[in-house]
Amino acid sequence: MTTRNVAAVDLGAESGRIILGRFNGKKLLLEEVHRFANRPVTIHGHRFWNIPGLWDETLIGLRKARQRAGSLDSIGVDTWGVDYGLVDRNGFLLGLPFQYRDQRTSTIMEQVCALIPRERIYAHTGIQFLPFNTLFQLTAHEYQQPGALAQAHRLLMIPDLFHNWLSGSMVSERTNASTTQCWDAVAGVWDVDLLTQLGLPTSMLPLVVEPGTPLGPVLAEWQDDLGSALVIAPATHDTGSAIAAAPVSSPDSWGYISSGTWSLVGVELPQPLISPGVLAANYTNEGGVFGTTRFLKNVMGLWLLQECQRQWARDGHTLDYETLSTDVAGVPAFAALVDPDDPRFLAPMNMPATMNAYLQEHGQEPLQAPAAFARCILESLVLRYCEVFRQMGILTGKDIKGVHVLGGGARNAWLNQWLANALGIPVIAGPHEATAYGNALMQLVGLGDLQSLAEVRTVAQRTATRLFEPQAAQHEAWQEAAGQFRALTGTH
Ligand code: LFR
Repeated sequence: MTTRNVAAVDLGAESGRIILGRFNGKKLLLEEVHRFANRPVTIHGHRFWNIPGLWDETLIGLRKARQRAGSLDSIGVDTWGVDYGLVDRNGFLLGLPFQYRDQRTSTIMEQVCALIPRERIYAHTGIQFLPFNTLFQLTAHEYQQPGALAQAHRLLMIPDLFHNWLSGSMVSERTNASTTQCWDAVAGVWDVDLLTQLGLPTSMLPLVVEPGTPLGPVLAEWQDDLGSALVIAPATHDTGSAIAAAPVSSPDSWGYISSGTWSLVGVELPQPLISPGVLAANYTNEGGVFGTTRFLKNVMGLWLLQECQRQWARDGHTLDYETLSTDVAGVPAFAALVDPDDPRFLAPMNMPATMNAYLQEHGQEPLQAPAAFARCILESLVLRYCEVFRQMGILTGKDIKGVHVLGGGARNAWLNQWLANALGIPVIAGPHEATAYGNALMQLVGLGDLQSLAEVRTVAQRTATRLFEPQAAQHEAWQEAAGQFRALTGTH
């Protein structure tokens, strides 16, 4: 076959990237053609998407991708879940989209759950209760700007919005719809009753398509720049794309961590697992590609370290990841532990100060050296991952024999080796660009080059990975630390 050229637009919390994927029928090779900052914009104390800036950078990147490749067969956009824009009939935004780490939802989840029992919400949506889920954002929106939702012609998730601006489409894609907590995971439709009970309108909810659906060619206005590329919805939720690209062969015995700003710790299931026990443990059932379910838990992830780095930079000490990682070796093991999922860490003003407050409240010494913070964060994350895998084994009955670590966090050799040591099973790290990889793979499905999940994963297996075998001598120390961690956090 002739080479396929697909452009994956991946808007992450640290940066946006345009990645060119070239597929020769066997191997999919990725090349980053453009990278740009993705910073929230704060107005009157609220956090917004810098949408026009990101759109502009996306077009710059797509032009570069087209120049590099000669021609583009397709384009697809992904980003994190839960954020949306409201548009009129022409696709013009009615307001700047909010970013989810915004205080407008801080008390809304409790208010909603006082009106509608958690059991009712969970029985249909199967989604982990997190304060920033779209359901709670929409409720906050209605409280703050009454009537705004009813004025919208459509609610589009951020990738859907970019797809509209590229091709004119006005649809949502299922993996992302499923994370909103407005989607009925069992019936496979929007949970209209839930929104209605909350007094929210539903006429703005769009038609939902499967990942891998062609949405149409780029609009005439872009054809000089982008040729006649087809816009194809990938798994537009970044985590959905990342897990699509898991280089797995055996269907059943693996777990994963999609590791970046968040750590999404889970397993793949053939259908949602919804029960009182799962609700009590607060796990999520997000829609995956080819009808799979991502059964997982959000763990706070490398955000803790990234925010410390941002604070140190504000204080005048810029410390890169590599230097920090090297210095970690000089810090004693398990000197300080935090619960990474303590809600105070979601959007603090000053992360190192917030961590020290936590440590002191829990009878531990405050930290000073950046490497000590880094070690505390990485060890605490590993212990939290183990706790989640342990709990998930009980909930699903699955015996996990290996863990795939996908995404940027897979570059962190400490995390990978410590996780292997703590769990006593192998960790397979990579691909680092799993999200862009999965995005590109689902575009190949839309182009008709790949037909099934098995074919997608066969191509994914041809990516470079690194194996971390457990070091038996370290296992006991991690088990002891796990006891310490459980005493500190309780199980949640
Ligand atoms: C990861 C991610 C998670 C989602 C969180 C907020 O980037 O998409 O899956 O829970 O961001 O949307």
